Amino acid sequence: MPRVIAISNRTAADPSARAGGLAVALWDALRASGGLWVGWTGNLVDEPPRSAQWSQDEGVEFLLTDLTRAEYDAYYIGYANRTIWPVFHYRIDLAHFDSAYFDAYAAVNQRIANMVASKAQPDDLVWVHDYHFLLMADCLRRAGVGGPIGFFLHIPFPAPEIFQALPQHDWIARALSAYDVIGLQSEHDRVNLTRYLTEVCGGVETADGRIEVFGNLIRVKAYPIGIDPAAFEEAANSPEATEAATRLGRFLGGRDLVLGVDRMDYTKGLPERFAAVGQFFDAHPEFAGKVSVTQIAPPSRSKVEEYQDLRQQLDELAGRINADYSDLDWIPLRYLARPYSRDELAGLYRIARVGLVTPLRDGMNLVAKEFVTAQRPEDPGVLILSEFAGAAEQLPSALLVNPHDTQQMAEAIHQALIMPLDERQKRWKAAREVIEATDLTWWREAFLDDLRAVAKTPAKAALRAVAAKAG
Ligand code: GDG
Repeated sequence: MPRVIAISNRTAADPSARAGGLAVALWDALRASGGLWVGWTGNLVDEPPRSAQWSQDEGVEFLLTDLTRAEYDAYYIGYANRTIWPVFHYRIDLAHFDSAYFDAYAAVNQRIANMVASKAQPDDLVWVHDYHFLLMADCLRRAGVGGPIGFFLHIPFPAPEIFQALPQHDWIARALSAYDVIGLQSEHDRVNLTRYLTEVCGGVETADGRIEVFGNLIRVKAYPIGIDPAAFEEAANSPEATEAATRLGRFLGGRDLVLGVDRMDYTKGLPERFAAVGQFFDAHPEFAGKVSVTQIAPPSRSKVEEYQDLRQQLDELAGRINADYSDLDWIPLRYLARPYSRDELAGLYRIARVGLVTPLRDGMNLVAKEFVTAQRPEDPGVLILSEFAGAAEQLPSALLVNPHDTQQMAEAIHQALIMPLDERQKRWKAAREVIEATDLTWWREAFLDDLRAVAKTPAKAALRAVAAKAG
């Protein structure tokens, strides 16, 4: 079995990061192949680090680097989170375009590529993760890595017209073409990248479904990421989950729970969701005192100005809605800006009558899958899901809404609350089956199978040999 090298901004070098989800799925693949995981330590330093930090745990090697404060500001906060993140989520209005950010981004990609090259063997499969490392394959090739390199983008790939707003879009596209496999979350994103590579870059789709562009051959494909349903169901039945559900249950006092769980991020559609809650109570006053909405929103990236603005906006909106609708013994909207453990969250999902997952854009959205998985089959709740989340392609049995249409979301809350049991069960079962069939292991193996196939593709090897000769 070829060794897998994973590259991601944060790794699971700290055992506490192996608590669930993606980290565990990657960890298992690395452990099985005696793999190597490369990324950032999470530490900041003043001077450029002289060398990478090597360690080993359960047969998995780690090669990590500190970032300088300047790199962190320009590469991580800057290009990754103030440029790529907003543009790829269709928020050009929030993007900061600064060529110094891009220079730092390219330099960090190259620095980490050089670390990888010092350890890589010709047979290794390199699997790069997410928007921090769009240039990584090109940097690895420059550093002499010749084996198969794959990339999985966890966030959306935008429509070509939006991507072209990035001043460095052409540079990025050429660098992307150095990957052998590019994985996206949804068909929608696959079509976006394919359109860009063919319509804008002059690429051609080959008979076997790959794209030939800039002298390279790439497989561009959707691999919708999943969760581990068995582990999540277990979490939902854990003592910690039961205790959290009991505590919230005391507050609810028999009222129905409508629940949202999102990192506090402007892509998650929280202001629109809060507005929809207000409109729901306006349109359906008979539910006053009978339903409670709880939104869990742990702050994230609070160093970025746009996130501070969002926090203020949500504080004001929640305050206004509660001032307008609360009564002596009832608060319509509880908004908790703090994290809870995975088990606690699972317990809360389990007792929710309605799950509100209404991002304005989302690569996939795992909360949607977790909510469905935690439900009780005999009396399942209803998922209200944004049509602009990647998960909507897989979960058409949810109540799909346009997250900009607050009126429609308000009506969906009403529809969910009055939905008969047999319809709830039918919708839940359909969603649950998809989540089972495309779990995290399926996702990982589907991607790695395609990456393994590259090593055996003569056409690819021939193209690379030609490119190498051309220098
Ligand atoms: C990116 C893409 C894609 C939330 N609050 C707490 C907490 N969470 C957990 C949830 C869920 C995860 O965080 C969030 O995942 P999402 O998929 O919803 O969104 P992003 O963080 O934006 O993730 C996304 C994902 O990558 C995977 O490819 O689906 O589209 O944007 O698991 O449960 N976990 C804990 N405490 C909290 O308070 N422990």
